[in-house]
Amino acid sequence: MNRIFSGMQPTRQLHLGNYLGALRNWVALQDRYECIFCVVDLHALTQNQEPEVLRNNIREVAAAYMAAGIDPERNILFNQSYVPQHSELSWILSCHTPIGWLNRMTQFKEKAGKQREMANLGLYAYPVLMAADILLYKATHVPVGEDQKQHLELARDIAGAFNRHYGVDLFPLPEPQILGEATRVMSLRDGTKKMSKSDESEYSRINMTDDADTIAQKIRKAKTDPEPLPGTVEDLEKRPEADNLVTIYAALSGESRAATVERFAGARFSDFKSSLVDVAVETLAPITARMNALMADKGEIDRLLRAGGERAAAMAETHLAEVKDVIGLLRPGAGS
Ligand code: AQP
Repeated sequence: MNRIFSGMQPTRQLHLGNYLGALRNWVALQDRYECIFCVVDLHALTQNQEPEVLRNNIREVAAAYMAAGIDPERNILFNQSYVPQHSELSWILSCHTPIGWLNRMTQFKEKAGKQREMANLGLYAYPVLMAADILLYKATHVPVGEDQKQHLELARDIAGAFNRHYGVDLFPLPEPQILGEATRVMSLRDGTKKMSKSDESEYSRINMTDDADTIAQKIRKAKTDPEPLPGTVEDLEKRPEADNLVTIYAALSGESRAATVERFAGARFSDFKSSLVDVAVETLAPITARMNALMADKGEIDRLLRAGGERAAAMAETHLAEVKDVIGLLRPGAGS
């Protein structure tokens, strides 16, 4: 049985990196896998959240999933905090995870920065909760952007360590699926930095809720270099901003990067950016319109999340009971 688990944090609005690096791939995968798509709201608590804003963001991420084409009937779509077994398994796994493994996580180092001593424990333990999310459903595949590869490797290590420690074959080792042309979309202001929700500059990213004028403005202001576009992909090396815009164009238009550079060889950035605006608006505008329509009925989003949460909880409860039996925890209704 191949089963997918993946999720996004409801920390501010989703952006083009989330869409091209993950969400768009999920839509294609739902035809081939049993899929569980989660709004990972507990992960969002590693950053400061305003309760009302968080509530809205959880619904908005769920709306983005559905607007992009995720079917909540065919797949399980829910928010993480609805299923308490995520937190419970996270604790159990954290007791099987050496601190040295967590000390290697580059995302913690980047996010904690110079404030390492003040960073919260949740941010440090984030990859263990992520492992619990995946292993709770015995997911075999996890479609993610490139930035999550290290966390996925850790999830595999934790699953393997647990299985070996108890001499069982309980958790499959989850495979990362890093798909498409745009596995790492970079900031529009700095081609060496990942496009991220938490970047201070609104001009660094295109949000999935941006209207056509905003998208055009952000692309026109995107940083470039003084040279025209090159004729080969190799010539994009050492030109991070050009490389990023070409990658975004290729991913949005569905053609390869090589075909994109061939078509725009020698073009000025102003002309290339006009074509990029067209293809970005053409792709995102219908999704944004569907998101807005879904967000007009928040009660219906809540109902769908609840229904998905009940389906997820049923599977989570069965798998967590297996974990408890393996490690020797007593639970109501279990035999001796
Ligand atoms: N820039 C990106 N390029 C490609 N894929 C990306 N993803 C995120 N940014 C890019 C992928 O989107 C999925 C969900 O990510 P997330 O929201 O859970 O957290 P994140 O990776 O930490 O994203 P951000 O935007 O950087 O959020 P903040 O700033 O709040 O931490 C994942 O599959 C991720 O790989």
